[in-house]
Amino acid sequence: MYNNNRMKNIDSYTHVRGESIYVDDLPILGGTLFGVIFDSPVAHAKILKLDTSEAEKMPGVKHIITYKDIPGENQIGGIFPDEPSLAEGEVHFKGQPVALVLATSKRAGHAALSKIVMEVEELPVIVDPREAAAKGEIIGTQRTFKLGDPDGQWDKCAHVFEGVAESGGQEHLYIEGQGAYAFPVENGCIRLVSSTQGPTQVQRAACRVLGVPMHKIEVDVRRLGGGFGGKEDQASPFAVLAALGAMHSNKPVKLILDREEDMRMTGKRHPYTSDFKIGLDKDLNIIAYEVDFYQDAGAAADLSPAVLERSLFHATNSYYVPNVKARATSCRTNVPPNTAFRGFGGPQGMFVIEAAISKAAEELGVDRAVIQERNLFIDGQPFSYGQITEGCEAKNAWSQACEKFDVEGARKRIAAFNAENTFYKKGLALMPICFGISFTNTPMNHARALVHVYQDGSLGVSTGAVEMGQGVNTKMLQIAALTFGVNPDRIKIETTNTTRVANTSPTAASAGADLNGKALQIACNAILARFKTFIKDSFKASSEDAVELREEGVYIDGKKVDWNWETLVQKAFLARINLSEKGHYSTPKIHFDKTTEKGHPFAYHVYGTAIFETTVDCVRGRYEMDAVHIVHDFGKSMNRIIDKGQVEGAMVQGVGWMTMEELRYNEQGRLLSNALSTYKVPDIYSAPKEVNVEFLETAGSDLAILKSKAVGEPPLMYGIGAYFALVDAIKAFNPKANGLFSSPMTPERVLMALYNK
Ligand code: MTE
Ligand code: LUZ
Ligand code: MOS
Repeated sequence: MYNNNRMKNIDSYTHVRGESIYVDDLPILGGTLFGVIFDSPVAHAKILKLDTSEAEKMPGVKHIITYKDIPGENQIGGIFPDEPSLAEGEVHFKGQPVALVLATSKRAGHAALSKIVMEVEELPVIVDPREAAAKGEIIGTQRTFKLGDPDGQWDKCAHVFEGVAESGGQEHLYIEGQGAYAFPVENGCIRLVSSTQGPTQVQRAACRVLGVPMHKIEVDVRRLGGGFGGKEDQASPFAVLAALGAMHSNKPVKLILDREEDMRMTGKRHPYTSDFKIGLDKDLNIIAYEVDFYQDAGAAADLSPAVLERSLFHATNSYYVPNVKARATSCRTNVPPNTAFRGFGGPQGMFVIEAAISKAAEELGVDRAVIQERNLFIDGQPFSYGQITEGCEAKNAWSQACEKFDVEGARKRIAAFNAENTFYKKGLALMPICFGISFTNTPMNHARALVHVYQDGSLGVSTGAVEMGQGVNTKMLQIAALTFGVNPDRIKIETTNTTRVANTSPTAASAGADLNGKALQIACNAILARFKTFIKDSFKASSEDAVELREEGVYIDGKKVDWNWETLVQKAFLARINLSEKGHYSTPKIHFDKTTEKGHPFAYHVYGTAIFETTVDCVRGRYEMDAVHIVHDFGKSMNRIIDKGQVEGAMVQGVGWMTMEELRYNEQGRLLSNALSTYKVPDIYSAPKEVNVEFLETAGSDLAILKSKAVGEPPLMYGIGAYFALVDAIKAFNPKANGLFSSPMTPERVLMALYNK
């Protein structure tokens, strides 16, 4: 109970009973207006005329807001100022917000949309990132990471292979759509409840558009019905519109997107198309690797430059390559601005080197696992960005996965099955991962926490962490319970609120628990130190070190004294000791220099290996994932239930991205996969039949909270293994089916590959 690394997610009780509160569950305040967005029906155009007069006459419509009504700056771009809150003069993607209707009901608001007249002059639409790059539609600058001398190696390599690899986009499909509820409070202040991973992002964007200082807007977040990166930046446009509506009307404004609006208006995982070149020596050591990433950024920068950077950081996945040249270009297209999605460019980067290894393996007639294993990182080797591997578990995870799940036995079993069966083929693939933990933008790696011990012995904890289903609040609660040695029931995790904890980084980069947990530890330890001094003085103990708080008891030199936690708190309060504390943490040791593209950007790396087994129906192209076996580096997991859930969930999400989720826009920039009937996400039937997650017991890292490594994103990249397991099965049926490096591997693609010549 007191150091419970098997504690249930504290939200499970209210989740199961349907009592957990999301934005749409807040009681409606009298006078509330409902915001409905009029979004661009075309992907790229000049706006010639916008006429809202007929719509304004519709029943229930109170206000229609356009860019002209913005009191501050019409700008919500975070990294680059290239995204208006409401379109002004031009539109750049279908789904771009143009006007905001405020009505007495959502239905009345929707009814008014068809009465808004927008006359446009259509402009050319680009949906292909390579076309965008060719036309100079580039966001930011191209980036190149370089190690060694790749250009000088190709002649020396025994084998050189080139190819193209493509990975598709991915819809976040958080269960709770984007939304916010804004309440005007006195003196032009606004309280803004938002489903956001970045309360401060929302606050900053709203202040900019409303033209008010940050202290006038308080953002509050209870929890999210999922974020997956989709609410790291993109909760802001909608929260800003709710706040704008509230300021304009001086009424509470609620704005929640329904599913189709959300899919149409918001950005997704970036599709990538990339060129690769890989060189190996005769022993299959990778000597040189060159890759050129083209990222489909969509119509505005959003987080694309940061995502792009992470593709470069993870361009060689878990492999040591002494000579690397990785170049990346962010390409502006006329689709909604693509954004953070679990892995943040890492998966896209890793897919390409996995494709390159596959290409080499198929050309050389060797198993890809041989090349993979031979090139895994060991301690002391540099990444292309200069950081040196420490505590590297790449080989350890790989060999334990092979051993625990008897990969040799599986191969024999699969070979026998494939020899016996003509129209069913099995395939197998291994997928090692290596993911860096920290925001790659060093200044973002800090957090704060606020702890109150109330005089009755209960505690209230506020941090900058946002709960989105990943269990960070449970981890925060564990930290406070552990530090004070109290029953977890005494602790309440408060909402994430910019007035209690300011200037937060978004809960992202898998670093939420590390950053906020460390800040919380610092705050708790400061109160604990005061308690210890008080106990020492009260009991005339030899020193503070002799005092211990555990299991609600007070111990001196290991012996229980007659105070318990509650008496301690009451007496400390009467002695006028400060029972509150704020903690601040910033990750030590990390740095990165963008001019040289070298540094030590990550606190540590997370490793692991997955083995996928699949069966393909070679008549129909259908397939099942028979099993996935994972050995994952958790460090010293502080909550095995939550962490295992994160690995399973991320893995399935990765499998979905690689195998079935096919995001499609047409040439006019219209989203074709715009509903759950046209966009297939993994369900219980398509999840691997057997999922084994083994805890690789490793030392962890001092920079991980309680040595428990960050777990949110890394396991998504296991999903890449599912792709190559399918390729393996396809080749068992059709050995000529080479160069299959275009994901997702949908049943349709499988069928075509089975019969291509
Ligand atoms: N798990 C659930 N259930 N829901 C989510 O939205 N987001 C993922 C991951 N796990 C997510 C999730 C992403 S993209 C990140 S960055 C991390 O959680 C963020 O939380 P953490 O930093 O506390 O791990
Ligand atoms: N967000 C961000 C992220 O701003 N920087 C990052 O490095 C990052 N990494 C993963 C996910 N979100
Ligand atoms: Mo996660 S993509 O860092 O929100």
